[in-house]
This record gives sequence, C-alpha cells and structure tokens, in this order.
Amino acid sequence: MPSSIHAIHAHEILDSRGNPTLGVSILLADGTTGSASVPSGASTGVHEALELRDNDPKRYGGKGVLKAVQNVQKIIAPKLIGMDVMCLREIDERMIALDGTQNKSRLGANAILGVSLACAHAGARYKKMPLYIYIRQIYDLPFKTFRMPYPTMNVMNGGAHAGWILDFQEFMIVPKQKKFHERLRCGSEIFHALGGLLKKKGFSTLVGDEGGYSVQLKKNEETIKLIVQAVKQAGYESGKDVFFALDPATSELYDEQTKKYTLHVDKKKLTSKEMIALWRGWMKKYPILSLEDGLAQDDWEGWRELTKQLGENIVLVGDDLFVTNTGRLRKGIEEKVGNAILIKLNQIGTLSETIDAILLAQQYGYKISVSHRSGETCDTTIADLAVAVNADFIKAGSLSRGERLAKYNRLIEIEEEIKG
Ligand code: 2PG
Ligand code: MG
Repeated sequence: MPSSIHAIHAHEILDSRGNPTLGVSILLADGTTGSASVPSGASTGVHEALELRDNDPKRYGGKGVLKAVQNVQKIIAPKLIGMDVMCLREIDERMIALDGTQNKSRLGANAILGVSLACAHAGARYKKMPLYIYIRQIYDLPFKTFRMPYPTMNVMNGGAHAGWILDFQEFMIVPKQKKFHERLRCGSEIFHALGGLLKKKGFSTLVGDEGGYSVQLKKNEETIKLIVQAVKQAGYESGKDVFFALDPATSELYDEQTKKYTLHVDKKKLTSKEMIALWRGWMKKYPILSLEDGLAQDDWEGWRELTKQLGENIVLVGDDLFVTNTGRLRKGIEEKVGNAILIKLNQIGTLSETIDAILLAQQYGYKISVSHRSGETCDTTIADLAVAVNADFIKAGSLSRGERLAKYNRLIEIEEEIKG
C-alpha cells in the first residue's frame, strides 16, 4: 500500500530555549515524507502527560531525550511499520496501548506525540492537502466553513518565562480586526509602540521566552497600564480594536499547605476569594476578555466560585486545570468550572486525544484556545490545528522570536488559501 508507513526516524534536536526535544520523520512506502517536532513547557501542570527526559546529569544537565528517541525507534516503530498512515486513530491507539500507563510515562508523551504529528504531516502530504483540511477529513470533523482564530499575543512576559521578574506569567493583547492579517498588524504595531514606550521610560526591551518584553515593575498591575498606553500610542482603542487576555499561571503561585497565592512583586499572600476579587477589580478597570488559570490546578472550590462570579462576562480558560484531558474536562463540565479550554498537544500526547478534548469542549459550549508551549520549535502544526477545529483563539506568543512568528505566518498563508 503506497500510504503505509515504511520507516520512522527520531532524533534529538534543540528547542527555543536550547533544550533538547524530539524531531520525528516518517517515510511512506511511496516515498512521501512528513516531519514534526515536539514543544516543551516550563510552567507545566502536575496532571500533564509525562515528558520523558534522560536525567543523565552528564548530558544537557539531565534534559536529554535519547531515551524517548530510542523508544520511538526501537519500541514504537516496529509496531507501526506497515500501518496505513491515514488511520491515525488506530496508530495513536496502538501507541497508547503499547505505553500502557495513564500518563504515558513508559514511552514518554514527547516520543508518542512526535510520531503522531509526523504521521499527520506525512498523511497530508500523501493526500496533497494542507494539514488543516487533512485533519478535518481524517477525523471527520463536523465543520463546513473555516474561521480564523483570534490571536492572543503575549507582549509582556513574567513568571517562569522571565526569571520571575513579575508574578503573573502572560499579559496578552487580543486584536479584534476582521481579517487575520489585520490582527497581526495591530499586534505588531502595539508591540513596537510598547517597546518605544519602555525605552523612553528607561526600561530594558529584552524579551522573555515567549517573545514579550520582560520588565521589572513595582506592581504586577503596572504592566497592564503600560500596555494600555502602548495601544493608544499605536493608534488603537482598548476595548474596541483590541482587548486583553491574562495567563497568570497561578498554579505556580499556590501553596497547597496554606491554600494561599503568593504575589512576591505585590508583597501579598491571597486566598482564592481574594484572588477572585483581584481579577474582578482588574476586569472593572481594563477590557479583559479572557483569564487563563486565574486559580490553581487543583483549587476546584475556588474555580467553582470564580466561574460563578465571572463566568458570564469573561472567557475563563483552564490550562493546568484541564491539561487537554477529557477526564478532567468532564469533571469541569459537571462542576460548572471554566468556560474554555487551552489545548496543548503535548499535555495529552496524541493528536487523536487532542481532537477528542476539543470535540467534548465544543459539545458543551466551551471555547477553544489552541496553544504553543514556552519551549517551541518552528513547527507550525498548531496553526493548522486551530483552523481545522475552528478554534476561537490561538495563543502563540509575542511579535518577536522566530518560533512564535512561524505560527502567525503560517496563519497568514492559511487565510489566503481559505479567503477567510
Ligand atoms: C502556559 C504555557 C504557554 P508553558 O502556561 O499557558 O504559554 O506556558 O509552556 O511554560 O507551560
Ligand atoms: Mg497557561
């Protein structure tokens, strides 16, 4: 069969932080090839599938992925060779069974995801289709038209992505223009206006892991104030042309023992209730459209209250909370927690399970934000995935760093193709 898998190759490459990750290539019987590479998080949720690292202190400070590479070549490849690359559900199921654990800790979610995505790319090439159309086709997705996502652009970086210069991890702008390329232009103009403003105020314009500026300020809230000014300077109106989105990544701030959130910059320790009050206060002052991980990954009680109080007016995105996992999302739906899910392929480890999480979320009216990781490569799969599933948002970082722009630039190509 010309579309059967003939060979699988994996190797250790480096991500945008210079840490090892996997690159995987698939060769089909007819000579078609497909490749993908795997992203890696820094503020990872405890319920994520396992990213297998060598833990050999002599290589890359223990971060090597040679075990995962071996798992692809020695354990996964022999079981997949000969399978039709277009039967991606079966391929993913076979890898899940081969791994046999709940969190993919035997073979590694990085090993499994690399193969899953490389198969998707090889299949799309075999069918001579763009990936976003191919994904729709093989998963028989129910959408008739295409819709471009709104980008959520992380123009100011804090938390684990910027040496804890700020407590909150991501301050994002969400341009609302009609066309995707106009949203990208708006984002870029604001990003540069913000850079100019920071320079004028005597701040550094160095960027963090996701390409946003990373500036030491006296209060977390000053960040938003600066962005508001930059929006104005760039000639746009906050709350009309552009909105704000936050990912404070609060699992990183939460102390299980005391049940409090520590804000070092603001010199405060807050309860869940006080955190909700903080978000409510910011929402009153600024046009915040979405809040991701406003509370910690296992603070279910807090989340229920957060959703009760703010869920009508704002997109409440579960990242560490749901970890792209249908089990956790189901619990969220039952407990009326959140109203949107962040989708990260490597939190769950296969494209098929990712699609399942998206479909479940959409069935219950949860919004979808397809996301990069803070450690990325120039792989653009998430751009195609976002369009394939008619995602509401894509979160791909700021308007600098090639691995971030690769995703936005891919969306520019897709927009032209679909005349969106
Ligand atoms: C997040 C992500 C991506 P990381 O928290 O949403 O922005 O960060 O990949 O470090 O988990
Ligand atoms: Mg997050």
